[in-house]
Amino acid sequence: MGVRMNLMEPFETALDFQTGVLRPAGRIIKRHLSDMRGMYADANAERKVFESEGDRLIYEVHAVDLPEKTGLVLYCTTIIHPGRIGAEYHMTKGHFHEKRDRSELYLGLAGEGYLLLQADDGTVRGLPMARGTMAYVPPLWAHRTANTDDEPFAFLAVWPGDAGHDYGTIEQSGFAKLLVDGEQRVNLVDNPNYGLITRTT
Ligand code: M6P
Ligand code: ZN
Repeated sequence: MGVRMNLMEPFETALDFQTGVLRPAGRIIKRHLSDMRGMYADANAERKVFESEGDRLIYEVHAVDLPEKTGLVLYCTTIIHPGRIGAEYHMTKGHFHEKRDRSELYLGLAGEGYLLLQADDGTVRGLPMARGTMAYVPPLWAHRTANTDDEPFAFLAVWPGDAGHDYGTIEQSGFAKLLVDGEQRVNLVDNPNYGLITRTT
């Protein structure tokens, strides 16, 4: 169990810029491949990972434990471990905000990655992220991050307390583009499963 902060008292958190770890530890969420079934385009590659190594840890969220309340600022770090499922880089589930008009700010801490953004009409934008990159997630855009390097990719996220996470839309339809390893290093390619129900459990 992590430490729950008192929202009416000043407090400080120590952020390790190399690892993205926050102290004191708040809520830590570990997302494994089984938490993302059907989200990677290559179902065979996903199955092979399960068969050869079991349930791989893909990413961790280290959140300062504060209530999701209007007027509060929430923050957490995300650490995406390096690796691919098929050609697709390890990534987060991705979400819209329940309150769609809420925005968010990311700050790259360590490693290299990409922020993938998707509007309601399927328009996709990709922003490369590295240490020191501040990436703005506008209202109305779904967002997902991926680790495009061989080291852990860590970033800090800050967002309004009442934004909420809507995972359902992405679980149903996916992103229109995939981030895959290619000759030019990072490629953004069409997702053959976009718009289909991709989640199997
Ligand atoms: C960022 C923020 C968090 C989010 C996390 C993991 O740190 O956007 O709100 O929880 O990434 O992404 P997801 O929730 O989509 O798995
Ligand atoms: Zn968000």
